[in-house]
Amino acid sequence: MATGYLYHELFGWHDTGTNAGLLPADHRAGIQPLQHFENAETKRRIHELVVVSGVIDQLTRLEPRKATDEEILLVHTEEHLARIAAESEQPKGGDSGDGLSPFGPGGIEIGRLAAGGMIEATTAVVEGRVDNAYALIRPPGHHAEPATGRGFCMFANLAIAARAIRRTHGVERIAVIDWDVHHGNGTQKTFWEDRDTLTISLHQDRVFPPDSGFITERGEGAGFGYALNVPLPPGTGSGGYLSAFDRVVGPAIDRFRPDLILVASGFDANATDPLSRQGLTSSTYRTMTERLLDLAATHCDGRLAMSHEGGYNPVYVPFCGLAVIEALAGVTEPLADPYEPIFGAMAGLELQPHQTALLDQVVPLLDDIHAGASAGA
Ligand code: 3YP
Ligand code: ZN
Repeated sequence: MATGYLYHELFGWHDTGTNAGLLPADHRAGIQPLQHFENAETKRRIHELVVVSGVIDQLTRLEPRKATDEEILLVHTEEHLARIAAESEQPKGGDSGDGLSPFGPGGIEIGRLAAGGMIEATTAVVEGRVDNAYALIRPPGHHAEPATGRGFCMFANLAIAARAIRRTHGVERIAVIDWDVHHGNGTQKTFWEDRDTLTISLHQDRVFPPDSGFITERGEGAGFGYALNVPLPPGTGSGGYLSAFDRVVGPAIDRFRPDLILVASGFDANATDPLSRQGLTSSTYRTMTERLLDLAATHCDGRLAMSHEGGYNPVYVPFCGLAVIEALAGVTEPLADPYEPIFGAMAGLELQPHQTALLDQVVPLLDDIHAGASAGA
C-alpha cells in the first residue's frame, strides 16, 4: 500500500498577519495584536511530527504545482480570480472576500499551490501512482464559493480537484465527506445541482457559516438529495461521530457507489479547539479514516484523497493529523497519542440521546440517494 503525502514549506508562508484570532488588531477597540487563528503552526507541526515520528519513511512524497487559471475557473468566477490576482499585487496583500481571510503580497501564488496540490494528490490516486493521499495544504478551501473566498479560504481546493479529475480522467461519481467542524458551504454550493457529486458535511450546528448547513439543504434539480448535512449539537464526541458514520456516512456511500472518495479534513472538532465545542480525539479521526478506507475498498478500489482544512490548536492537531496519515498508510505500530488519556476521558463523549435525535432526522434523507446509471447493477 502506497500513501501519497503532499506538503510544501510555502504553505507555511501564507501570511494571515497579526490579527487577534479573527479580527484585525485595534488598540482602540481593545484588540491586542496576536496571530490569526489560521496561522501556519498546526500545519507545520503536523508535518514536523510526520517527519520526526518516522512516518514520512512510509509515505510517497508528492509535489504540489500551481493550479492554472483554467483549473481555478472550473469552480470560480472570472471576477473572483481577477480580484484575488489584483489584491495580490497590493503592497500589503488583500482579503479573500469576507474580511476574515487575509493574505499577504503574492498570496495568490500560495492559493494556486494549495489548489494545485489537491489536484496532484487526487490525480496520483486516480492514476494509481499511490493508493490514497493526504494533501497538507494551506490556505484551506471548503468555505470558498464560486464567486468569493470566505472563512479563511481563497480557492475551493477540493471542489477544483473534483472538477479537474472529472475532466482529465473521466471520473464520474465522487463522494465528498467533510469532517471539518464547520459547514462545507462552498463545496455544497459548487455541486448543488450535481447528482454525480454527493456532498456530506458533518459539522457543529450553526458555527460557521452561521446560516447554512441545515438538514433542509439538500441540493436542487437533478442534484436534489445529493447534498447531505449532519449538523451535530455542541458537545458531540466520538460516540456521536461514529454513530453518524454508522447511520449516515456509510449507508449514504453504499447507496451512492462512488468512483472516488474525497475528504475535507479539518481537525477543528478536536476536544481542545478554540473555534468549536466538540470532543474528538486522535482515535476518532483514526477510526473515521479506517471506516472510509473500508468504504473506498468496497466501492472504488480504495481511491481516497484528503484535503486539509481547519484545526487550530497547535499542540493537539498534529496528533490528530498523524493518526489520519498513519491510518491511510496502514502503519502497523502507530505513535501513541500522549494526550488521548486526558482528552478521551472527559465525560459526555459517548453517544447522547439528543445526538441520536438529530441522526434520526437525517437517516430518512438517504432514501433519495441512488447509484447512477453508470454504476453496476
Ligand atoms: C471562520 C470565521 C469564524 C469561524 C471560522 C471558521 C474557519 C474554519 O475552520 N473553517 O473550516
Ligand atoms: Zn473549520
